[in-house]
Amino acid sequence: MPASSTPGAPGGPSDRVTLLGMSSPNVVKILIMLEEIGRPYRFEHVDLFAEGQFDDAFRALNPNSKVPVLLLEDGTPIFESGAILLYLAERHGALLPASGAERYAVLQWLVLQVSTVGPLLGQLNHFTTYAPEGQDYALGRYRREAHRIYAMLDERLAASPHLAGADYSIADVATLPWTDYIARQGLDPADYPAIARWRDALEARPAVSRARAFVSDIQATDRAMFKRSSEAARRRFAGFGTDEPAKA
Ligand SMILES: N[C@@H](CCC(=O)N[C@@H](CS)C(=O)NCC(=O)O)C(=O)O
Repeated sequence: MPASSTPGAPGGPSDRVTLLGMSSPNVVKILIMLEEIGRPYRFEHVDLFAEGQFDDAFRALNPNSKVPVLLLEDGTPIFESGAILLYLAERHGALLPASGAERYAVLQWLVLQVSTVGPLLGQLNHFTTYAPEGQDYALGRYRREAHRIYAMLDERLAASPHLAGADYSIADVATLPWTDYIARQGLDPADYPAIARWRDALEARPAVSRARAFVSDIQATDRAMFKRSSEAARRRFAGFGTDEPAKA
């Protein structure tokens, strides 16, 4: 279960939601959205480096053992960042057109982020950060895929101010934190100038700045949690399970 609790945006307890997470991109997108809509929230830090995502209480909220989870004011949990963004957008009538072609434009870019952009870039993060030496095949494959994805986003953003068209939407909110890694992944941000222009415009939004400032506090806690974590818990976080499937 969450290891610590930090107040997020101030607000009355009546409509206050609780976000369970850490400083990872799928959580950052929800923090940005909460700031954009001004929804009061609390933040509960899940200690992923102490296997907090695998304990029974957390798995009752999300059987997939991943953050983010949003707890509504009545205690109902919503997991999967795309579902959480849709809930908040519809509940607040924000960053998602109610109907028509514009709505499906947003949904297609949102689904592309949760189905492809995040998972593929996440695999590259795994192979650049956690995998043992000698993974040239996997590294090459995911670096090529990452470049393909960034080039596709860049092409889109060269033709359109935002991913879904003229207006800022939950598709931009979902994708922004996944473009934080370009340089760290060994790719050159200068190759994607339209992404850079779009990022600058989004980062200038007061809600995004507030979310980023809060994320740097969360990162400090993550670093402390990582420092005191066991080797076994770090390996499990990195996807090296203790319960390996039997070989055929
Ligand atoms: N599809 C999920 C992915 C969530 C996800 O991968 N969360 C990561 C942090 S960004 C996590 O909880 N990792 C812990 C683990 O895999 O044990 C979503 O979009 O919410």
